[in-house]
Amino acid sequence: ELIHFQGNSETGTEDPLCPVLSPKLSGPDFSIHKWIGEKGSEVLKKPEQFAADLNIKSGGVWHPEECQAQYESVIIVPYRNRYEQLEIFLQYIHPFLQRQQLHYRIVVVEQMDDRPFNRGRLLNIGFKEALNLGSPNICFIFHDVDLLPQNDYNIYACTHQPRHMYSSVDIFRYHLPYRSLAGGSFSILVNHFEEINGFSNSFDGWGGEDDDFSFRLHRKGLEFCRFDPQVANYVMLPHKKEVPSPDRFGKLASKKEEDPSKDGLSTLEYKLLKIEYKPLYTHLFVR
Ligand code: NGS
Repeated sequence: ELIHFQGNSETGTEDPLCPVLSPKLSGPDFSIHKWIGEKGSEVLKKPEQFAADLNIKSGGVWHPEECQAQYESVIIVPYRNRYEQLEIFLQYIHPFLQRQQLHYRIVVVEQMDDRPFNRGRLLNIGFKEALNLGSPNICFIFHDVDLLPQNDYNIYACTHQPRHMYSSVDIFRYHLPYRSLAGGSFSILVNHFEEINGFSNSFDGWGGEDDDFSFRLHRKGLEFCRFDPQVANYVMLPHKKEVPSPDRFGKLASKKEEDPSKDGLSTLEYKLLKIEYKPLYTHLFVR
């Protein structure tokens, strides 16, 4: 069951609440493959033009005009060096979220140093900084830049349980590789994320931080759910296979023995170099 908010302050109290399920939703999008590969760039517009056409506010913020949104979400995207994918992701996801009549913001957290990419740490930073941007009761959605949801009924709002947003992905022949997988796209309430002390900051390089996250939820009794595979289906944008971090299994094993309070939101260190409010997203540059 999705958690509804009784409207939000920005839209005023006169407007009626939006329906629980937007009338603008449509079923699975099989034309999604037009976004993939070389062709992707042909369907892209200039960001400024795209934002103006869709009435997106600076920083990648939007809410419906015709009614008060019942859902408010922040999409946090960990990022470095994949600009082609980011452009496609943004121009795909904005209309998707708008059809769902959400109040949302898209935050891209870019790692500005040459150290191994640390997805968990970037997501922790995105969480902390987005809370400062002033929405206390929002739903958090941690989202990789290479995943496109195919079905509008996969509502980008929080359920009472944390939720792994995908049940099937094209590159896995629309199956799930393993049951405890929590990677790629995940929604969670602020209090649940704080309860598990966020992600570990220790997973430098590719792999394992999501499995550790899955275990953090499990040890607190916060089992997560998924929607039906017919609804929670995704397409993954093609890219070179990342080189997995060689010590990810060892780290995973040692983290299982450690108290999560020793590594996570509570021990997060970083430098916020700047924030830019771009037409389609809020851009955090971090080190
Ligand atoms: C596991 C990784 C996860 C990763 C998942 C799916 O093996 O971090 O594959 O990856 N765990 C470890 O390496 C310990 S995917 O096929 O989507 O690239 O999320």
